[in-house]
Amino acid sequence: MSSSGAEPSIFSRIIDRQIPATIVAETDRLIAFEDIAPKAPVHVVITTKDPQYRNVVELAAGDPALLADLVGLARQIAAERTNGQFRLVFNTGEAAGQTVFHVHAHVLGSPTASETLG
Ligand code: DGP
Repeated sequence: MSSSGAEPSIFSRIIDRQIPATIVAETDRLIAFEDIAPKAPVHVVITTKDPQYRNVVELAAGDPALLADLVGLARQIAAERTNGQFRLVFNTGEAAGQTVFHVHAHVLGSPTASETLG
């Protein structure tokens, strides 16, 4: 359930395997999967299994250790899939482009050395 008691987020449905996704990593508290609409050659979403935090500001305040774990998982995924340089994006708020209000990070990068990201 979301914090408002409304319908589970689309990410909770992925976590519960109610809808398919290409899952690339999973821990006891985090899950990472390929974005359905990639904005870069590598575009992975990392989200918390607990849906209580709507954005990174709430997560940082409520569970900073989990935020650190999320960043560590992003580093690991980037090491496996990119040239080692990557963007880690937390859209925060509707006007900033956030569409899913279940905290998540975008890992954006390229597997090749030459490609630059806009
Ligand atoms: P944001 O705009 O920051 O809230 O990012 C939400 C991202 O979630 C967006 O890039 C698209 C992705 N997304 C939305 N629905 C699905 C889905 O059903 N499956 C997958 N794999 N990704 C999704």
